Amino acid sequence: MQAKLTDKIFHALESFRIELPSWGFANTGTRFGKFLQPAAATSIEEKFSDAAQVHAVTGVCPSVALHVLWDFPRGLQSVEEIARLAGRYGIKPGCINPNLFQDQAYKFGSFGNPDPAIREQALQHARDSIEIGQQLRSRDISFWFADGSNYPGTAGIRQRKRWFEECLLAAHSELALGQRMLIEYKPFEPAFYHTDIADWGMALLLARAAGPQAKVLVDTGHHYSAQNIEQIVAWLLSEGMLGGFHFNDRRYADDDLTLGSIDPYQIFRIFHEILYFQWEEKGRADIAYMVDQSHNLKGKIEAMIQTVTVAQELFAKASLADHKRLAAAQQGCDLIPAESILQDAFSTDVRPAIREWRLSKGLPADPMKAFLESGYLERISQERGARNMSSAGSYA
Ligand code: PSV
Ligand code: MN
Repeated sequence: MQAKLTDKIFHALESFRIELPSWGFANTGTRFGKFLQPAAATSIEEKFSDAAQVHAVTGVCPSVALHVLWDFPRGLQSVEEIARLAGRYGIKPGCINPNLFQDQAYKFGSFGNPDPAIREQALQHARDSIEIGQQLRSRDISFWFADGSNYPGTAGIRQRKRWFEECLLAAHSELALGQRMLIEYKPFEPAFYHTDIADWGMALLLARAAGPQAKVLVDTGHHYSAQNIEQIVAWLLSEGMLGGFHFNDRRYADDDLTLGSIDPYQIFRIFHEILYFQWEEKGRADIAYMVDQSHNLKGKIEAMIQTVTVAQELFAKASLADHKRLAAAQQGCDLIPAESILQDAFSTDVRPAIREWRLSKGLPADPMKAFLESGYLERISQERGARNMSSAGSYA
């Protein structure tokens, strides 16, 4: 590979960090059941320990996203314990995810619930989550709402929008300087008729209504099939409203498959839009890259390592597009040269350069191999096996 291309890849990798989800290490499943894994994390400490393994072999996952209900069983009182674990395992607490969907009170919604007492309960949880973020010095709070309805006519769609605006505005007023609120959208599931924040446009309007520290979070699995996600990304960038990503791949809906397993070109195109924007703006877009996957069949740590290395590969490939030539080709409507710039970058084998970059950082050239040879998996399977296989497993 030409030295110039290797330089580009090295430069891209320097800035690329991706956050792991604590929930991706625990036993999870589908609504039809769970297949328990002996190595799954059974406590928050084990989640930190597993995330630290992924970081040790990849060097690019210094933080872990936390879900308040699952990882802070005693709410704010759990903060000290999390801070201790973060120090012990050298992994920073990342994005804080309030849980506004599991409590029985939320059967008919949280911020969109017709009952003001339940909206207040949800808002209080949001306030507590924001305070958790402040105490842990974690910047982003990420809101995903299951709110919606299953049957036409059963929910006041406009009224619920107003309640969302009110609650998000109230939550935004609790943010400290520099803290951000990310608003995630999803077209359906668990609601099957209408979802209150169903797409990026709704999330964008609500973020604008909430205040200047609110941005949109794009979960790649939360789109209808065939939707042009990179166009959404480009629009959010141009509006200064792209806050972050939840990365996963999908074939049908929110399938939570490892990144790039189905459509790597899609993820490449997303990264391309970001890097093209940064080239034009001569600066970095402030985007939180996060994984949101929970694996039912693949080993959890291995699936995370696979996702992270594929993310690096696709980001590195995207960095190879010649932006100057692309801009000129687009301006001249030179279709085939323009398209080829993307295709050539995508088909370049960046793996040798990434291996070199890893070695230059003192990291293993092959993270998966290093992990599998470390003995960690055998050890935790033994230690946790009985605990995992005797229980029904738990999401938390
Ligand atoms: C919902 O499908 C979601 O994408 C949200 O980000 C949740 O926090 C996450 O999955 C965990 O279930
Ligand atoms: Mn998500």
